[in-house]
Amino acid sequence: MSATKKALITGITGQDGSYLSELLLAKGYEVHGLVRRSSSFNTERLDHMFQDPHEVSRTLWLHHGDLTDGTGLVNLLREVQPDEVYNLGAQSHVRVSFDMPDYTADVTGAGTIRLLEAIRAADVETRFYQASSSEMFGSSPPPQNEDTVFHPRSPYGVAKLFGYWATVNYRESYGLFASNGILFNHESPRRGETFVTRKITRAVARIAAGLQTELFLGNVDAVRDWGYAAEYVEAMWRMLQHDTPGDWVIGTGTAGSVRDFAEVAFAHAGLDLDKHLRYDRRYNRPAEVDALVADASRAEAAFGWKASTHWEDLAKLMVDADRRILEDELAGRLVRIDR
Ligand code: NDP
Ligand code: GDR
Repeated sequence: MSATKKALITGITGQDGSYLSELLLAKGYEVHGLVRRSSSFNTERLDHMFQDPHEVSRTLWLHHGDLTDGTGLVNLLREVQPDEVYNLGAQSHVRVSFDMPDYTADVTGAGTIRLLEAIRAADVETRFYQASSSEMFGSSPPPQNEDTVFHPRSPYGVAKLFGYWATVNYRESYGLFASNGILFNHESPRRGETFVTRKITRAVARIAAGLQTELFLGNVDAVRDWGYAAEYVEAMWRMLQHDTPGDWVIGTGTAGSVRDFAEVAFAHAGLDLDKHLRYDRRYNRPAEVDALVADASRAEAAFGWKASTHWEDLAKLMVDADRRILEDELAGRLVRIDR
């Protein structure tokens, strides 16, 4: 192992990838990220960490690649020689996975085994973190913990279950230090705009500013355990520092319905949800996950992780952030995503 620890993050341009990069850079890591080629910039969440490519002592490196390109993954692992690999890359939208099941299986499911196999092919000694999901529990009633039966309800959940078992299998077959973080929903001002919490808090900001009057949602009775993403990346890191690899549930243990979250968010801006909420069946899923509530007691016992921010405070902090972002946009100010 080199003096400076090196981490490779797939999905570095996503919500969690940006928070994890910040955390690891603050801990003195050299951080390498896999970035998909796009015709437009897709590194907005990393801009505030940007380092000039000509800087000799730079600690953040971005590499083009894709979880569907196995050869590229082998070459990248050989080049970087990471001490830790965080597999956060995925087609991560549950509703979209019903429209793109084959692609979701390829990226989110097969992509995991491609990366695990690339670690073997490149012969690097590394620890591996897999971004597993509470969606794997699907219709199993709450509270869910590490012993709860998996029953996924979407192509995304099925693909994540494949990634989960691939991770367990490489641990058991090859002795790889490979751990699954079974994370419940976690949100932030950096959350993708089409996930329900961010969709709500952006709508609140726009309605309060007089730019929009209605918010269209699907099933508002779904119950979720929403935590704060900035805290959850700490759990990922702690899992890989633990003495032994394993599989851990991460969540807050408290939950509300989508309607509850929306009510708190609207009230925080002095708005009445019922005046603005409209139903659109387009946002329903062919099969729904009714309720997810974590029992994360084993993670607390094993490596001392416990959530501090619960969903009501999260709703408020996201509304505040989206109102600030909108103000900046309207004033034509540069918006930097270091929130
Ligand atoms: P995001 O959707 O914000 O980020 C997903 C990342 O994956 C992006 O960087 C995206 O790139 C990248 N990606 C997509 N397709 C590919 C591909 N073919 N090859 C390489 N990279 C790709 O997700 P989050 O940050 O919210 O979540 C991180 C991980 O954790 C995901 O695997 C997600 O499924 C999982 N998870 C998330 C939870 C949550 O509540 N947030 C809960 C449990 C698990 P681009 O920016 O170009 O789109
Ligand atoms: P989820 O998050 O499916 O739990 O997956 P999402 O925010 O998309 O949905 C949460 C719940 O809200 C209901 N809902 C709507 N959802 C969206 N996106 N848009 C709407 O308009 C809407 N109306 C109601 C949904 O039906 C659902 O019940 C997230 C992702 O980050 C996954 O990658 C991750 O694995 C899981 O969380 C844990």
